[in-house]
Amino acid sequence: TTATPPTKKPYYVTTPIFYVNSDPHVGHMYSMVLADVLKRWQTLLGNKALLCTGTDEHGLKVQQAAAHAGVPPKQFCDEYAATFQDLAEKSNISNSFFIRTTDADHIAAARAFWRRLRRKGYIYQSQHSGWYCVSDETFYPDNMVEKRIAPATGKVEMVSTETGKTVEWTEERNYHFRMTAVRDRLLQFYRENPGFVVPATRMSEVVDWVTNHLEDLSISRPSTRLAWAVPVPEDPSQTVYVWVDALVNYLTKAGYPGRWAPEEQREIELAAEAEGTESPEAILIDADVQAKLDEAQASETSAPLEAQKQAQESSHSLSLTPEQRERHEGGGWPADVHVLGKDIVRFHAVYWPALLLAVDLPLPKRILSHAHWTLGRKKMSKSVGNVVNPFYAMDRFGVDAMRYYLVHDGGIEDDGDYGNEHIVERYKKGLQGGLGNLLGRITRTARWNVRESVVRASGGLLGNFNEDSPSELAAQMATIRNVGGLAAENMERLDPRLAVHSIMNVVYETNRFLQGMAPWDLAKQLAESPTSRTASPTAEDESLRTRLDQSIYLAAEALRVVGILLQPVIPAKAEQMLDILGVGHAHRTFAHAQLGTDEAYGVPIRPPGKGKAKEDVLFPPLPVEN
Ligand code: ME8
Repeated sequence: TTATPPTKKPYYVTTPIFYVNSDPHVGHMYSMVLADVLKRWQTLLGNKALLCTGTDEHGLKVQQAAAHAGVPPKQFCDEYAATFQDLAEKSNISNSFFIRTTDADHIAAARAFWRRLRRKGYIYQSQHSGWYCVSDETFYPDNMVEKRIAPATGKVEMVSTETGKTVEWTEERNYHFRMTAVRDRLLQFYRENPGFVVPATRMSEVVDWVTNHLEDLSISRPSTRLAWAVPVPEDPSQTVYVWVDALVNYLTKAGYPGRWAPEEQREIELAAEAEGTESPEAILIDADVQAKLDEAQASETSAPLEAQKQAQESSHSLSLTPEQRERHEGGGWPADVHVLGKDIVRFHAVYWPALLLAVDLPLPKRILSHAHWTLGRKKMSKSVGNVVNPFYAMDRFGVDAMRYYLVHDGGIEDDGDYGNEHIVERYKKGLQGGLGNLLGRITRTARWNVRESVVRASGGLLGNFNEDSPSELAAQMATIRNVGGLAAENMERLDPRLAVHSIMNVVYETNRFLQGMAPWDLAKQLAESPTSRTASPTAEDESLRTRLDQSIYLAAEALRVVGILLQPVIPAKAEQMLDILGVGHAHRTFAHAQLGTDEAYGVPIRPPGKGKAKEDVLFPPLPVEN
């Protein structure tokens, strides 16, 4: 079996899975779009890439929201999950999976993970007392809560110093994860991977927190308090802490436990047998939980077959190196990048690697922590109510205009303040006035022909460029030559915002270049020259012709390269643009985003559109609104 090719793991990007306690807002769309841009960028590079997004449906917060709405939890979740799914679709997110933590495969994965953690000796039971915050779904240590007078009621209450959300004193017996036992390994991991969290400021907060605040983590709740959750394996009196359940989602869609964790599969099998007849978990009162359990049980009991298959497979694949085997069997894991908001960095940069270290699974490679969208300088959040509905925004401005705005103006390190006036400005300056205008200028005219200039350029026009070339030509060529590398560098540093800025810079430079070259004047002079279209044009005709071709060609090249590079950011508009330029579909890869790499384009695949208000114009004027 030496013929088995070493399989390269697909690039794996994730978004947070969102709570289903209310409708999505622009902040959620931002995470989805950033992750999508990173994933599509990999596809552009020619790599196989996976993107997972979804919904986080268990926990006290959702349980309470459902109760408040007077709807059974599952039904409540179904409605909101559908809305988030709709958001992914409308935002043109190319997600490979949409995970719901109420899915049977995920519940099986969460329980398998728990068993693995227990088997490795990291779980113990003890009495727990502390301040629990339902809104943040977390316990806060004493030094992270404070007294406050509630503005609405005037009552004294305890709140988190970090988020300002109310906390309540909780005493109960539950399971704990011995997180302190991995402190040193965690710190060592951070030392060896200083770029683990992007941006660096967030990384140092994480190191500081682990050094000074790390405690063991309560990872279950009594099922009498928290019924809407994954039952703890072999102890139905407890349910799994929602954050443990949620973090495991990243493994579920990478195929865990399945083919790459046969031990867990075997445990599932044994547990299913042991629990089968007695079904101790049936004592849970909530009918929805019971239904979910049945589902999980059904999927767990199908495990033996899978485990047998696995045993057979592994005896056949001995020629693979362990690394190859892991990649082969592990789907996308380890994730290449988890994209998330800075509000949940600790869960991803501390708890998650700690859990994975404890169970000997590979750690995610990087975490992109982005800043928040604010509205009126306050974090956009459903609990404050200052949220922008992304569906309305996309209706008004278009999906790509919104994607462009979010990536171009969204904060990675510092918060960005959302405003319709900013979107309009970006649209007018970048998309309509920059990109659309440039494309229109060179494709919507009878004074020259892009295809002819491309042909003449590939027939030697470029060869005429050298150090003696007029400086504006040399500069324009350098601009086109450099942009691919600049964009790639920024994407690699997980800074899509800077990548977009560097790409758009080419547009602005090219508009200036055209302004300087004034091809319309050259064309006019040529048209007026009686000799220019005869068999013996004068030297001056030739020189005018060359200059015109050079201008059009270098503008077209800029547009072609920019169009290719913008595909991950504004997929539909970039496609339209490349169609108008007549760039063949096989010529839209990163390798083609370089000067002089395509000689075949220039005949429009779709017309450039006429008149400003036409539907088919790349960036028509925005509808006027009061
Ligand atoms: O925390 N600006 O879910 P959640 C930018 N279920 N991004 C924002 C934002 C804002 N104003 N508000 C929210 C959870 N987000 C857990 C996650 S993951 C295993 C479990 C985005 O519904 C941002 O990505 O509260 C933030 O981290 C996430 O939504 C929080 O979503």
